[in-house]
Amino acid sequence: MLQEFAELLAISGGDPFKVRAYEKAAQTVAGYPKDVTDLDEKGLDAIPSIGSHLARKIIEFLRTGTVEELDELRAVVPAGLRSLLDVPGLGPKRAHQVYDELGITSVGELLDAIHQHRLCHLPGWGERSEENLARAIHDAHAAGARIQLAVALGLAEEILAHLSTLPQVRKAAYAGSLRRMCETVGDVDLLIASEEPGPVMETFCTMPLVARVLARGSTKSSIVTTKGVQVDLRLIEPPVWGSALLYFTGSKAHNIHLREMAVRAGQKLSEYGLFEADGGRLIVAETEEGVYKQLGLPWIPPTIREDTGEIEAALAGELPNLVELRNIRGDLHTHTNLTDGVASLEDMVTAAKARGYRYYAVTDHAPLLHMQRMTSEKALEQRHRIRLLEQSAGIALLHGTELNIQPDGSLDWDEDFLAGFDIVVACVHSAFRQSRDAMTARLLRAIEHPAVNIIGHPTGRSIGRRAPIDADWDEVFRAAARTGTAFEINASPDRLDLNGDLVRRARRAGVRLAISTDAHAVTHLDFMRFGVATAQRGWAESADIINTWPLGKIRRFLAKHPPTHTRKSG
Ligand code: DGT
Ligand code: CA
Ligand code: CA
Repeated sequence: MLQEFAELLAISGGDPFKVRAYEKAAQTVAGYPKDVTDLDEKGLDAIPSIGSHLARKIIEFLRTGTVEELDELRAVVPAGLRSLLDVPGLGPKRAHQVYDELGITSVGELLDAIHQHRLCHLPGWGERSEENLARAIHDAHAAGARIQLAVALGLAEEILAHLSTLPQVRKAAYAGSLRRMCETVGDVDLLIASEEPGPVMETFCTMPLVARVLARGSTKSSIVTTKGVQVDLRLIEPPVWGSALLYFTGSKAHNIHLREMAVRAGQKLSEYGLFEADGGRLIVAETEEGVYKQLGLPWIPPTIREDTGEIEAALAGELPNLVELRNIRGDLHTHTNLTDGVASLEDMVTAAKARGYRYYAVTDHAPLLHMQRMTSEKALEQRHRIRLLEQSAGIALLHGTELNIQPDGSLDWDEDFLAGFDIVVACVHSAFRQSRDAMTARLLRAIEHPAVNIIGHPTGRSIGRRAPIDADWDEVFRAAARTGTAFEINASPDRLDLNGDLVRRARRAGVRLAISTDAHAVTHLDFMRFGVATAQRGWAESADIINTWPLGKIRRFLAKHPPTHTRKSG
């Protein structure tokens, strides 16, 4: 409701401060650790960035299911204009412009206009912005109907929790691309072992969140949820659990490779088990470990089952010892309400401590991101608060900042001021479409800076919305390894940046990595699991990940020895 309010206000040319207030309120409510529907007006008013005016709107919404002022806005803003709000990369201002000046009311008409080069002549546009828009629409389309990992995982866990209450269910798990923790998921694959499948299938097909049943059988059904996600359920007999889980986890390429190995050994592998080719005697089916063992392999973690060398590594006894969530000792990129976070410093630190972290870095935005209104004074004041808080917090606190890498590679603040921070994360937040050469030079300059410890969300991509920046990553990684600059695996589910492939390339170049949530709210600290999964997809081990290290070792790394002092390569 709050988000829609902000969008409709923006698109109808409303007061920018009011737009911002609604956006901020939407973020706050989304990130609020408790259920806001339990709060009264006073309780709502007490939430930071929710004033009494907004509190009344929320109460009205909770009572009546709508807000009068919002209904009026909905009536004022034409439907055609509203449909442009969903166009990736357009934004409310420009949506208003193309609607007003060209009468465009749909994505289709917008694409036609791009094709006919009618946008680039509008005030404030150029060929570049027209191209960028075309690319943004194309990228979003290429991501297609695939759903984000976090959404799929939440849904799978909800359905499995529901079905697991049935007495007929022996074992239940999610499989497919979700179990491999791919960044997006086409459909959710669930597997259940039961001797009595009837009631389980009945419950699955009649859950409240089912919008449509696509296919219903005794062992396999597919449904579409009210949010448009397809979920497949397969029911199997408990004794074939392992081979079925292996088969339905995939990837398809991994399965095919395993099947070829079986064939060469005079065996046959299917979802029902591993069999002797001659006579068809069952060899093993009960567990995944058992099937792998009979194929002469150790168990291979699902996150690396892509047939990109994991089977060869397993045969050679060289599987990576993948980093796990329990290895993580702290978060190195987080925000507070001093800039665009929605929780206080104290609340974030308390939550970090409760997770069992040993250390925690606060890295609010820096002055060049003008809308955040950061100043040197505010940064120093925050540092003072952090030092005081640390005395009683029971967790080591690092005072950091998230810098803006300017188009020429320069940064916020001078070298002396930056030296005062315990940790510095530097990110690209603007000019995403520079040429590869310019972008590479820009990143190299930031990496060479003595204060920069981590390059945050390095490619700047937003899954399904914004394409990654273009840079010579191998050159960039070499510089990072040489200077002791870590690269971030941003764990936010719409970033996952670096992704698995780039993590693997970075590791090969000897780059250290930091898995960070970029939390803007207490609840975002939970994103860490997605970052760890992405690290695993890049074959990362604990030793590669600086926030698995003890505090002393992290501090030495953050001191960033000049290039002449880097350790000898071995
Ligand atoms: P998705 O849904 O597009 O994100 O990707 P997956 O990997 O979940 O693919 P999906 O849902 O079509 O199938 C689930 C798993 O079932 C897949 O990972 C491996 C297995 N599978 C599906 N089709 C085949 C096949 O033709 N051959 C083999 N060996 N396995 C298959
Ligand atoms: Ca799937
Ligand atoms: Ca499927």
